[in-house]
Amino acid sequence: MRRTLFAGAAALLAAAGTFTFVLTRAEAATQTLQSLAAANGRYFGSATDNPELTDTAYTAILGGGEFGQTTPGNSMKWDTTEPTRNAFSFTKGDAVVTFAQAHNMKVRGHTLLWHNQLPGWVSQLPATEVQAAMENHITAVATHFRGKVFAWDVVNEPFNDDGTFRSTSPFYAAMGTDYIAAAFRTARAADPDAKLYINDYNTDGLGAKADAMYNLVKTLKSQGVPIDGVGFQAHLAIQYGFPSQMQQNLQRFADLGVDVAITELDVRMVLPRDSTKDATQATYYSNVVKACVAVTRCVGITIWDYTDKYSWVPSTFSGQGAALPWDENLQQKPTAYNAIVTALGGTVSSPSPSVSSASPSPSRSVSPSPSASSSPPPAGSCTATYKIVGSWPGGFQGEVNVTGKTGWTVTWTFANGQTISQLWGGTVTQSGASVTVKPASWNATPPATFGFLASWNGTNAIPAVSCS
Ligand code: G2I
Repeated sequence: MRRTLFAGAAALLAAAGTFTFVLTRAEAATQTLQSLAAANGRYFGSATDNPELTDTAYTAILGGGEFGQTTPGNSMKWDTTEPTRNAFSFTKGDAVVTFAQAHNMKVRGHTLLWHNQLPGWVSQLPATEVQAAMENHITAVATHFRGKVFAWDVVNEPFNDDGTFRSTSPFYAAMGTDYIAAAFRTARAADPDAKLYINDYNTDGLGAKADAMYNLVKTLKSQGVPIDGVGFQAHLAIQYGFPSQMQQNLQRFADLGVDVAITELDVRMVLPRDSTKDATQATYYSNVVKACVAVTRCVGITIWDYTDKYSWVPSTFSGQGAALPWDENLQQKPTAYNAIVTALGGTVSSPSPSVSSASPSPSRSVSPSPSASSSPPPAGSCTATYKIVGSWPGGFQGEVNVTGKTGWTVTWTFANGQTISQLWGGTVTQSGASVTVKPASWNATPPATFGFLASWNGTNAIPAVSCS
């Protein structure tokens, strides 16, 4: 797949005889977040929810090839599937499965057991009846969706932020930590083929809560409890900083012998959006995707819906939002989207804005990076390769690949009055024609890539680039 894509891109480059090219619409249609993720042996998915499935502009994108996986945001939860004791309703969950199957998307089941979105009758059960009700629920739901979901979030959010167990869970209150092993064993019996996950938030980076999850998974494994994976929700916010050492954190879980997955990714900000916040958000998306790609047992990435139109964020965090790679008008945000593409190993080529306003939002086209042709730099030095990956009247997108030493600085001088408006993967200073770029903290060690948007007029020469 990668070879085919590369050959196509190389042929286009050769035909164009220049670094500036725009892939054809047909080529663009085959290159998506999912196809790039698949080339890395992973899936790229989006959550969805039943009310949105009537929005045809929305479903056209959801099922249009960008995503190879979906997670129902609400419709497999307890309050929907068993609102009254032992009276089950799968209509909404089935609708998501039907959509997914019709659009070549696999489904993560979410979630069999959670302290939230429980019907009132569960909380009112006497402690002596909780285990039977819990096992009955898990058995019925997992049996119904057997063969239709490839994975289940069996237990969702068992921890408080300080790493103690959530005592507000009626399951914990009735059974202590034993509820977790019992839930996994019941799920395995009902659906032996599904991958069984535990899933939480604020466990993405190293910290007390991640340590608690790590110790729990280690214990469950040592007890022979059938757990296959750990989900990292990754509900991030640019004002709180990027989780500490996410890749290392994912890796230590993988080393316990479980799969890991990014299950609910979004990156919110304090509104209003601006180009600086968008650029920071893009680095967060890039970081998460790179962390997953770097960990062999990280099986895939799911964003928690793909568009701000249907994000859970604004109604939960007042004054915050803009968390997803598509805006509330279902338009891709070039910064966030392209950062994901690049982190998945693709490069980005933007169609002309005048084309996109004249026709209904053509897919942004992507192609894998051409391989570096230069030999590696001597130890202690670095090299940088500049290319224009997309160009339209008045604007272009550039990308620079850096190899060599950690802690690089890339400089160049524009010859034709170009001005950078946004840059991701580093921090930029432009003084007149002189540009200096230093890496974002996570991007200091090559191979590193940064990208930017800039203006141009008349001529857009490729500058000589220095790395030191
Ligand atoms: O809160 C974000 C996610 C955190 N991890 C577990 C996920 O299951 C959770 O998803 C969200 C859904 O995306 C929201 O859509 O879970 C929320 C509930 O905790 C969902 O919100 C609820 C609203 O609070 C309800 O008022 C509404 O009736 O969605 C319900 C169905 O639309």
